Amino acid sequence: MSTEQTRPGSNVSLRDRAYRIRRNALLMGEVQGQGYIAQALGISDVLAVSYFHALRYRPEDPEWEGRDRFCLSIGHYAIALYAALIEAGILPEDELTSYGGDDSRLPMSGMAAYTPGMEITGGSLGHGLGIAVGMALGLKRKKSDSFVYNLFSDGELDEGSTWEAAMSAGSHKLDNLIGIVDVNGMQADGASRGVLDFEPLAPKFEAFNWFVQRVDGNDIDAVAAAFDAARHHADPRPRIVICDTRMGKGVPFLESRERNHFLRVEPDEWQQALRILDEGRGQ
Ligand SMILES: Cc1ncc(C[n+]2csc(CCOP(=O)(O)OP(=O)(O)O)c2C)c(N)n1
Ligand SMILES: [Mg+2]
Repeated sequence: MSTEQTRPGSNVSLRDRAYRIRRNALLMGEVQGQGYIAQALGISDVLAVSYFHALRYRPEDPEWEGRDRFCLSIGHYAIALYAALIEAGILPEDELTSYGGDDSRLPMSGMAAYTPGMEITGGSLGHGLGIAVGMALGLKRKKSDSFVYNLFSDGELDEGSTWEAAMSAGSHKLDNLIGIVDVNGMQADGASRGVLDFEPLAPKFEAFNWFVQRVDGNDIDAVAAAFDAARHHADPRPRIVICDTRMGKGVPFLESRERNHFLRVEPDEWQQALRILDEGRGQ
C-alpha cells in the first residue's frame, strides 16, 4: 500500500496541515488556560511533515502491524501530538475539549495506554530513544520494513541515557530508526545551552555513526526534504534530523514571551492568538 492511500484528504497542503495542527493545539490549550503551547506551535511543521508526508499508518486502525512507529519521548509535548492525531483522523475532533480533564483519553502528559496512536509513555526524559532502539531492533528481527521515529528535545540531550541509546543505534546500524530532535533552545530551567552546552551537535551524532541532517524546523519544505533523504539514504546507519524550531511559531506575541516552557495565557488572549493564526494561515 502506498503512503498516500493511508491518509485522508491528501490534496490539503502541508502548510495547511501545520496551520490546522496549531489551531487544534490552541483550542486544547484554551480548555486548560495554560500548558506547553509554545512547544506545540514550534513543532507543528515537523508534525505535519511526519503525519502527512512521511509516516505510513491507517487512521482507522492505529495498531496496524505495517505502520511506522512514532514515539513521543517528550510526554509534555502530548498536546502537540494530539493536535496532529486529530488532524490525521486517528482521534476524533470532538475529543479536543476533554483535554487534560478527568477520565479524558488526552492527559496532559502522553500515556500509551490512554490514547490511540500514542506509541509510548514518555515524560520521564531521556527514555524515548532507548525505547525506539528496542522497537527498531525488534522490527528488523521480524523482517518488517517499518520505520521507527523518535521525537525528543534539546533538554533530553542532558540525559546520559540518550547518548547510550545513540551509541547503541549506531553500533547496531539501525537504518530503520529516524531520530528527530527539537532544538527550540529552551528547557524548564531556561536556555538549553546555559544548562549544558550540547553544540556542536551534528558531529556528536556523526561520531556515533548516524546519518545527520540539520534543518530549520519551521521550513516545511526543508523538513520534508530531510525526511525523504532520511528514509531513502543508502548507508546502514540510523538517521537523525536536527530541527531548529521557534517556540510559539505563528503567534508572534507568544513567540516573544519569556520563560515559555509552560505558558499561562490570559482568557482574552486565546481568541486573539487564534485570530492571528488564522490571518497568517499557511505561511
Ligand atoms: C528525568 C526527568 N527529569 C526532569 C523532568 C522535569 N522536566 C519536565 S520538562 C523538562 C524540560 C526538558 O527540556 P525540553 O524538553 O527541551 O523543554 P522545552 O523545550 O519543552 O521547554 C524537565 C526538566 C522530567 N520530566 N524527567
Ligand atoms: Mg527544549
